[in-house]
Amino acid sequence: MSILNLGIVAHVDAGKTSLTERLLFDAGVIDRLGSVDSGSTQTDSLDQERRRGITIKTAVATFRLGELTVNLIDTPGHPDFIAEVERALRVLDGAILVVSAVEGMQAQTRILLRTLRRLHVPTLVFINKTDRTGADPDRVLRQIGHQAIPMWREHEAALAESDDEALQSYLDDRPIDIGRLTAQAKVFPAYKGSAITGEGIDELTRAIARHLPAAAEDAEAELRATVFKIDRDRTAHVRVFAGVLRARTRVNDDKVTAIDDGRREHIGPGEIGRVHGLRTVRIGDTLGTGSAHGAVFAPPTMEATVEPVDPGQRRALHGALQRLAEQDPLIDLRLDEERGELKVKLYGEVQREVIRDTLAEEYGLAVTFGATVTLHLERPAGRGRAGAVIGKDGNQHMATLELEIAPGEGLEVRLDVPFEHLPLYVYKTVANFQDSMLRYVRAALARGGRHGWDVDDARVTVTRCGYISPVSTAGDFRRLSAELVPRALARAGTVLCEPVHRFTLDGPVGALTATLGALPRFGAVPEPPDVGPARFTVQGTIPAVRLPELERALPGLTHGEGTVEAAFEGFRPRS
Ligand SMILES: Nc1nc2c(ncn2[C@@H]2O[C@H](COP(=O)(O)OP(=O)(O)OP(=O)(O)O)[C@@H](O)[C@H]2O)c(=O)[nH]1
Ligand SMILES: [Mg+2]
Repeated sequence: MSILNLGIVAHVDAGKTSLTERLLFDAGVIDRLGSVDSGSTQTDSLDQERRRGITIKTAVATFRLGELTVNLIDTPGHPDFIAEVERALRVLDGAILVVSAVEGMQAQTRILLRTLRRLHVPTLVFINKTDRTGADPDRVLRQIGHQAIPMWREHEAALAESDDEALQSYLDDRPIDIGRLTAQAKVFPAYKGSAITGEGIDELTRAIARHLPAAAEDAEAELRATVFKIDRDRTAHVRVFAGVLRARTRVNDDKVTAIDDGRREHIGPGEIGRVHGLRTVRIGDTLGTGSAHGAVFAPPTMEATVEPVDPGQRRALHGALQRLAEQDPLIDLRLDEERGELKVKLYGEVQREVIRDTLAEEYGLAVTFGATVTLHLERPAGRGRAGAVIGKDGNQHMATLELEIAPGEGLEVRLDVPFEHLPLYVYKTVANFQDSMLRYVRAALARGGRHGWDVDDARVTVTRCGYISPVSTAGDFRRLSAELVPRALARAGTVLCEPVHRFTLDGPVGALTATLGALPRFGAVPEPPDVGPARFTVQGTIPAVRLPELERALPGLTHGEGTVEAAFEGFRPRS
């Protein structure tokens, strides 16, 4: 009995939930086909999802294909909920990328495709909505590129180009191993059809069983598992990669009280399950061995103040937002002590509405959001050092430290001091001291920049350390770090950075000169355009805050025939 954890990913409205429903129906799991439009599907089960007709939270549904158990993970397509997709990608063995045959590749499809390629996720492409007029599966194939293999027509020659082994098989007239090429993410076998009419679904189902690699199952290995979702009642959804997670065992600092409401005794390798009793885990945590992954998608770039309509509910609101943040680590909550304001980081308007409705419906709290501001960040401009020795220069703490801040990638603490100078009677291990220092530094750098923003991409090196046993405490190191970090940072200086998008603009050739001439007005930096006989395409970067202006000006510049798509690229120094 093997297992396949299969994610369904796509741009909003491509048909992920409809396809999930169709696969469950065809497999006999449900005996009535639900629909998104009447709010009756298995995986869009939240009230808000049914009302809005979009997926907000990932949902898992299981069906059997012969000897294979498939856990389908339906994900949201709206960019405001990309964090949900990120978590799903951590736990899946393969993916189906759904693309509408009418709309073709869209901004989110491109981002997903790039990510699937980068993470080498074995992927099938399903070109959906072929029942609609204007459907053009071949155009979608061209948009995806040579990796997409059209399985509905002659494709051996295309497959043969994938690598040497495939070419050899082709030349020897032997069948090419599509499963191997798919597992290595060298090809994306493509199918077409319709989630609504059911056309093409048999072929897709067969491909799921034949071409996607099932989960590895090493039950003897040490436990390695990832938490990818947490419910409101603190139930943790866990994917086990290796080893076995058993009921009533201790993991990290918690005890598993039950699995799947007591209906299971353990979660084996390759399996997904709902675990009760893990009170302190957070989404993205690993259980057992293995380390956390870095983020694969863009962080939120906006922030808004949340106010309770009834000022007496401020404490209740703080509590509710903390609960929401536990279910969703990307609901990043901040208490602005000076102004007594609660702030949340946001991906966009839809996410803001969903948070508002969730607070009203689940917590009985009516709230209003203040103006949304664009988040900036600051990076160290150069190097800066600050230090203090116990009993000298007005050092009020029983700790000696010297810190150097320099530009880095992400936030990082290094130790450049002899081992015996570290207060290990307090911190037990070097790693623990280093982790604690990282926490102190992060706290000091939050909103610690010259312009009042978080400081990131900093490498902090501890160049001197000392203590007096048994007097020095962790508190001394924490408080001294809080004083030294700002001093070192003031010497290093900072560069103010703003979120920048990569845009792809397309328009009629007649509008090329006017468009290129106008782009710098919006702070955009265009690259050399690609000019065809009738249309041109130009890519480049633009500050996130200026994108709406470009979008408004575009119809005028291109006689209403231009389109622009954009996606977060990174933080760049503000010009
Ligand atoms: N004609 C036609 N319509 C489809 C097909 N698949 C989905 N739709 C419609 O497209 C709309 C979006 O479908 P969903 O299944 O909610 O799409 P989704 O990808 O899950 O959307 P999000 O979860 O919000 O990202 C609905 O109105 C569906 O009825 C199809 O094969 N043919
Ligand atoms: Mg959906």
